[in-house]
Amino acid sequence: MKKFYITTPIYYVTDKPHIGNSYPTIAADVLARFHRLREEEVFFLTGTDEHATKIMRAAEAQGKGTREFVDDIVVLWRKTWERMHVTYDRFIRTTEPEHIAAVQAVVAQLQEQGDIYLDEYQGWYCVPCETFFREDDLREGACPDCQRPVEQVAQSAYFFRTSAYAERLLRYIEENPEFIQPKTRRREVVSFIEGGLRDACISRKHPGWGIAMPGDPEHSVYVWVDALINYLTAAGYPDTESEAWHRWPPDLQLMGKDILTRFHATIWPAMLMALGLPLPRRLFAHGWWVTDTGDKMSKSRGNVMDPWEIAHELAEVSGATTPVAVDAVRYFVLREVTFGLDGSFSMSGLFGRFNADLANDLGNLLNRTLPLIGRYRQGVVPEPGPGAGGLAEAIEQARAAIETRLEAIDFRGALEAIWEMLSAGNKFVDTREPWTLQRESKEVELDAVLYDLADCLRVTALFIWPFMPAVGEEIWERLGLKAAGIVPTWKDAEAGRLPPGLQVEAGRPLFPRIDLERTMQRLQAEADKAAAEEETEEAKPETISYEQFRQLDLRTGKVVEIERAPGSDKLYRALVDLGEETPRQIVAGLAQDFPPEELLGKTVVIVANLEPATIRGVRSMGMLLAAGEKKPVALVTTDRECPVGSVVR
Ligand code: ME8
Repeated sequence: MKKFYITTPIYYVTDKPHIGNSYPTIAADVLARFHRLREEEVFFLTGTDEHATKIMRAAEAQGKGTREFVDDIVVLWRKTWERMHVTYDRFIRTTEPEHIAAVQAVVAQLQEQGDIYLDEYQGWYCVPCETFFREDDLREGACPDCQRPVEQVAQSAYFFRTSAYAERLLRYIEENPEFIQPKTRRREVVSFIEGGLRDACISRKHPGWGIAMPGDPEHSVYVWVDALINYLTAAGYPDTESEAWHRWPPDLQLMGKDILTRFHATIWPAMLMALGLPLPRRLFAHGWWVTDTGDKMSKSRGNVMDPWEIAHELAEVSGATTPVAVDAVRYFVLREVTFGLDGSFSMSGLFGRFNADLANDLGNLLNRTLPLIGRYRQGVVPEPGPGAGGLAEAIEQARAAIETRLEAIDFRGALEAIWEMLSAGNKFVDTREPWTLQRESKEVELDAVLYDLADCLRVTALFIWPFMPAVGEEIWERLGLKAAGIVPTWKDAEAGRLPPGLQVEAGRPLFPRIDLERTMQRLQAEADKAAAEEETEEAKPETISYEQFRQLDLRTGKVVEIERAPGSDKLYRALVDLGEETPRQIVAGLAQDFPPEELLGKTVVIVANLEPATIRGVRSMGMLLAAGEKKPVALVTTDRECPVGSVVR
């Protein structure tokens, strides 16, 4: 039996799922279901990445223990996948003992063979991205990926010899053009590797949460190395004698384009090469969902949409059942945008497609065919007779296109092929006019037309099943196939396999049309109201959480140089020694309050992680604290000597 091992990224459980991270999960589910329909041995892996520093901090912010925090959130993830009709075979958590053992086995082996070594790390760490950056990677002193402040790291750390695998990796990518997709991403990866791979820092000292480095529990394995190994754990690693191991390597790994180059396409295959294991057959990087305002949706930005709430809203405005609405959301995300490109998510877009594609095209074919069989043939599927097969070509074209499109991970293309068949089906009703055949008592022809339409619905159910499983099943049931004990299989994806004599049932419309104008007006009114409420809320004094406070990096420093900023009588350009390699340049609006000699040599308190800014052409890398809104201001200093760079809490 052909195997199909498919993975999604494992998600950080800082919060519940949103439409963005539901995207690869739904996509993987569609492929898993498709391969199951083809009777392959499918293994669909998803799960949660739990040892991130940001998760520990999110737990702290809520005053919870990290373990308790992740345990609570994981429940929401599993629940959401169940609600979104996701049928994973294994849900892995990186806090599971089995995974911890696998990570330690991998790291120990790499240490033993000299691929991991101990050295000093000097650089930066972006907590939201959980990524190490060297000084020259930074953009204006901030994270080059998310532009947020980075934290300085200077400590002993373990390194993985990624650099030793650069040549082999490039050769592998060249010899296996299918390995990294889409093509544009492959080019990005190649130029990243050609730009020079540095050995990766793969441990953090005392992070307070993580998997201990074998033989050195002061260090934890870097969360990305920990996370990538999940794909091995789920295949039974390190027990390569186990039954589970036969599923190695993954046939397809899906991930967002942000985590391809640095992680899935370099460290990951380099680690596998070092372990002497076969590489995954294919990595496919998809694009981003942004909100209508163009912002990337992400947990740490707080602008996310819950897929279940979206489905609920859709059910409410349309009157469709919740399972059908869930399927419509699945359909929308895969139909709206080519997998691999970015898309903008909006409720109006979802409602528009619901009306156009589901209520009209698919709904029409259903709502016309089944009642006709009810009326003219007492709800019984007629014998096809000699004139049948009028839709065979359209069906065959769709089947072939679905197979090639899904093989190419082109969900949109596959759905377009199905919709072409639906349009052929609707046209068939218009041109063959069953009502005329009935009026003219052309019984044989009418039998053939009704049979073809019912058969086309059966194939439709099969074709859309991976995308919209509840809808597929409902159509199957309405056609009487379920009662007849006929199990859906891809083998039957051709015309003429509908057994005559089945009792069909029209049922109520699956996709009731949405009154778009009224709905959008109501949603706009609700949004306006929420915005107004938010505004009043913003005006109120707020408290901040301990976590928000902790994000401030306040430190003591000594003013070692000070002069007026060029062309300004209010601003100083100060150099402040924070105990870092070089003093920080900071622009301070104190020139009218203090003569320079009063500030020189003073101990001051600095916001050290303030986003850098250019003020009057001078780069400012922090903020100097002073008290009092009105002049004269007072400088914040310490009441006795303390070393520069001391943390202020
Ligand atoms: O990166 N649009 O986890 P993560 C589309 N734990 N896809 C999105 C998205 C958006 N707005 N937001 C998230 C991690 N995703 C690591 C992975 S794997 C060994 C470790 C999707 O929770 C996208 O696929 O930040 C992204 O790669 C994935 O969610 C993981 O996001």
